[in-house]
Amino acid sequence: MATRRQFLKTSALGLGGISIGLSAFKYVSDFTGLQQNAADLTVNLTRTPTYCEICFWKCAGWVYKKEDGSIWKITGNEEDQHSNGRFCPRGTGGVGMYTDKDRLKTPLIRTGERGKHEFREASWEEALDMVADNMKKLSSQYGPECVALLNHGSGGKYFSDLLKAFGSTNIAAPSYAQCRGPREVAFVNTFGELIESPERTDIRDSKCLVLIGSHIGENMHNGQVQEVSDAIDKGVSIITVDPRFSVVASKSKFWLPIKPATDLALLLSWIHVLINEGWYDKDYVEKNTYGLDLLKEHVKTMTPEWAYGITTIKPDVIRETAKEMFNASPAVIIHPGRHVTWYGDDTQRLRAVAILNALLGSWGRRGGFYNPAVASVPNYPHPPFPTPSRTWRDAFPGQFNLADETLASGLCDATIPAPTRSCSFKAWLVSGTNLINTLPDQAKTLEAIKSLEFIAVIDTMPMEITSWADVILPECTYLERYDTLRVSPHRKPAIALRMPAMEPKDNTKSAYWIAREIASRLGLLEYFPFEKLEDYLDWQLKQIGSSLEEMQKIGVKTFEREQDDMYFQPGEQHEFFTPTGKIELYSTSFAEEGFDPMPVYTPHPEPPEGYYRLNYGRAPMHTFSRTSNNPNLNDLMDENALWINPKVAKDWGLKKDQRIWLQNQDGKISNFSIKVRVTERIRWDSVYMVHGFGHATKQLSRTYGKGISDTEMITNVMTDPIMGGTGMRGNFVTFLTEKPEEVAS
Ligand SMILES: Nc1nc2c(c(=O)[nH]1)N[C@H]1C(S)=C(S)[C@@H](COP(=O)(O)OP(=O)(O)OC[C@H]3O[C@@H](n4cnc5c(=O)[nH]c(N)nc54)[C@H](O)[C@@H]3O)O[C@H]1N2
Ligand SMILES: Nc1nc2c(c(=O)[nH]1)N[C@H]1C(S)=C(S)[C@@H](COP(=O)(O)OP(=O)(O)OC[C@H]3O[C@@H](n4cnc5c(=O)[nH]c(N)nc54)[C@H](O)[C@@H]3O)O[C@H]1N2
Ligand code: SF4
Ligand SMILES: [Mo]
Repeated sequence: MATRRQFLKTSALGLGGISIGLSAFKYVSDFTGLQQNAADLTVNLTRTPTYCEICFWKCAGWVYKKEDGSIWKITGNEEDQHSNGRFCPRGTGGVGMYTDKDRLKTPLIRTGERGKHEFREASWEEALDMVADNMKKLSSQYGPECVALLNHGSGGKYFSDLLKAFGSTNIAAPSYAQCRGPREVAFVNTFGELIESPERTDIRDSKCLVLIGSHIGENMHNGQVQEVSDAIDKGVSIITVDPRFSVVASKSKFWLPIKPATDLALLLSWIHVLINEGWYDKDYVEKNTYGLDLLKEHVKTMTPEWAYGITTIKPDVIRETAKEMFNASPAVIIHPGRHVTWYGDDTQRLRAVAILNALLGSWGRRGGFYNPAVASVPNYPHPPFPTPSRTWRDAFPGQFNLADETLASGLCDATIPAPTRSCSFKAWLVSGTNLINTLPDQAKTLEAIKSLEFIAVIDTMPMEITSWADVILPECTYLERYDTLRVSPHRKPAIALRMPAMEPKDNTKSAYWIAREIASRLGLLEYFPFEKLEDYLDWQLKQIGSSLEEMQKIGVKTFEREQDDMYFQPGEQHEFFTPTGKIELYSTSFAEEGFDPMPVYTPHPEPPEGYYRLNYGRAPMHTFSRTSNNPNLNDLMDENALWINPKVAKDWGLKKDQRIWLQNQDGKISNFSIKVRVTERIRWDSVYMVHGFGHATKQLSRTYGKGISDTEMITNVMTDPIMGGTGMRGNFVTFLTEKPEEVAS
């Protein structure tokens, strides 16, 4: 098939960049090779705008089709600030989501036991009736609040509206308590504002970039990788703190191979050095911050010598890197990271990151953190949503008050019946999240699912989560549907359109259609006044002086900022949205809630003898568990490997490519085996694997049984007391060289 051949040609270019390992940053220029191919084609191409759903950077681009109606390629929209006209390897391979033969094709109703993936085909009519009937029945018994929605991705908006109209606000995405929640709480309680997505980091103009385990390059958020690449060309000095020699560590002036779980000690000693050496922005700190004296006293004893004993980073390196940051200030970024739920004290670690940025004056400054702008697009008025009488918070009295979003793991916990609760959740709608591989502690996720009276899953693929559904509603892919306008913050306000490039395959439907059909059965159509999403989009666009017709032609529309406020004015004394109106070095809200108002380092458990800390992360050509079966991306990487230090491999007699099984500290044995990769790039006390493999769903023909799922091994969860984030890095594994007895599937 031409599309696939073309893809392989281009992906080979991309793979060239990746396989020489440390040049993932080159991928952007490698992929521009695509442009020349266009001239070679003698056919007429048509193009439709989209924004990518392969990850949540949401790059806007074009889907090019040939005369025969097949997709030729997907590439970036030049006008788009997220992609700058280029897609990453995953986005380019996104067409595999459309072509994948394993896709869900029609609604399915469970016939066997939950978890066994035994279903019969059903009509939409029957499947939707089943969802609505169950919602009505359970609501009359327990109240509408007993229904929860777990979602990730574009469809979430419609199902959220449906649930709110129904009377429940129990709606959560794993991108909070399993991902960026701690950093948002830390930054809100320091600067009064969120980091947001895309991050407001002004990397392109930065002179010093400090990455604390944020492995940009493997973490392939397109525009961010491009900015790092540009900054490298302009001579940015990068300080990477990572127990693993990541791709970006290879581009760094300093690589600090820190002992895992000790970052907070390093951060506190940096704060100590900056304050005691006077290496901070005195004018900015004096005008804008609250609590410098308290902080100075707090870190008095946290010297580099103190941190050395904890982190294994030498005192002179700590001082030298602190000086490096100060020399670049305010054009310096101590990057907040994104997947930051590591050790349960993550909000405090991120508070230390925020404090360092405050001392260096980088918030609101060029090359530090800019002030993002968002396009204002009105929503069509609908009747107010009813006020629920209960929310998920009732299950956690007095806990997690500083969490500003719902916890997906909290909804899961509160589904398991407990004598202390009058009602646990009885029904879940799950859309676009493979919870079994996403939430840590699989046994608990399964216990929750088993105690549900009803679970409906909206997905595009047969996945671990769909195996547990009572009814599966197959959504068409992002290439086959309209979705809400992308209105993400960036340097300039902008909107982007997604429209169908192809007709929905088989008997699949868009999430908007599905949500509206359920709403119709529940008598809630007044919340979905537009039969077709495109009519709603046209209405919205006309309110802001555009139209669907215009957006179909241009895909992305960028507006000018209303004010010159991307950075603070020189010498500005800024008003911050915090209780003191200042940047809070000392957090008054934390103090009020009974938490340490300034971060305190406490040691974490270490691996027992013969065990190694399980470390995990991203590969440039995959997104979580959603792409491992994608035919194009599976071609680039079809399983994960276990990185093991040569010293450890020698001790265990392990050889390159040997297959081993893992057992964790709680006796959990991996379902499948994994290939050994012997490499100096990982410390001797840890092992590393890419997240998203080890699928246990047989219907995923390419990826079933390939590699190990890190989630399976994460049975110890270290919950952040401040906001409920699920720390996942406190798990230790040992090696089994023989195939263990058959383990549960
Ligand atoms: N062990 C472990 N757990 C983690 C992480 C980790 O690194 N390790 N990372 C954490 C982080 S940072 C995050 S953000 C979360 C991500 O968590 P998830 O978003 O749950 O990640 P995926 O595994 O990609 O699951 C996505 C699901 O959505 C489906 N899907 C894809 N496109 C569509 C669509 O258009 N419509 C619908 N309806 N479904 C679609 C896929 O088939 C898949 O079942 O995971 C968190 N959990
Ligand atoms: N290709 C690709 N890119 C993605 C995604 C994807 O699925 N695929 N997902 C996106 C999403 S939603 C997210 S949240 C981000 C996540 O990406 P990031 O926030 O950048 O990464 P993390 O997963 O938090 O961190 C992984 C790194 O932390 C290091 N690490 C482990 N333990 C420690 C420690 O104790 N201290 C320190 N200093 N470092 C440690 C690991 O060695 C690894 O290099 O990636 C985004 N980008
Ligand atoms: S970074 Fe890549 S996968 Fe993510 S939205 Fe952009 S092109 Fe798609
Ligand atoms: Mo994430």
